[in-house]
Amino acid sequence: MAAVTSSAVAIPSFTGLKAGATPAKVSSNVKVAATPSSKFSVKASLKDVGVAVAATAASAILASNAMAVEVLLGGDDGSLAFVPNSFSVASGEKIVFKNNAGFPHNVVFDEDEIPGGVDASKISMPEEDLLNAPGETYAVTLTAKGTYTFYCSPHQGAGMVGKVTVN
Ligand SMILES: [Cu+2]
Repeated sequence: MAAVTSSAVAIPSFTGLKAGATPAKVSSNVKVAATPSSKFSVKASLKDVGVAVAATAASAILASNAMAVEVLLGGDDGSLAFVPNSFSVASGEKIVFKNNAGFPHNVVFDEDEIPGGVDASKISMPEEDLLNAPGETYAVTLTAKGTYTFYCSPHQGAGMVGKVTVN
């Protein structure tokens, strides 16, 4: 009975926190305001931000494991782009790049546009490696704070580049 009681208390307070969180109050961990992609904002507010806000409010320990940002490789409209192509994550937050359309794609960080001391080869896919199948993913976790630029090597010339800020 004790467990039932405590979860019955926790769930409403969770819901209350989520419902009460306006975009302006979302912590620096989950900033999405700078993204030019409205598609990401909607998606993030429904999924990632909701989870992140709830997790952050509930427990800092939970938050470090619960947060992940998903970035689509290729737009639903067939565009050769990362969706979103500009976003922020918390240090240590997992970023999952997922094949969506127009593949093959890959994810390569630009060694000249990442924080000093970070080894681009350790966070990138090899240039010649490609994600060929729908839904295939590449996950990376960045810990050094700063701005990182990445690209898809087959489509870099077509503008398939992105930027992530680690806070
Ligand atoms: Cu690509």
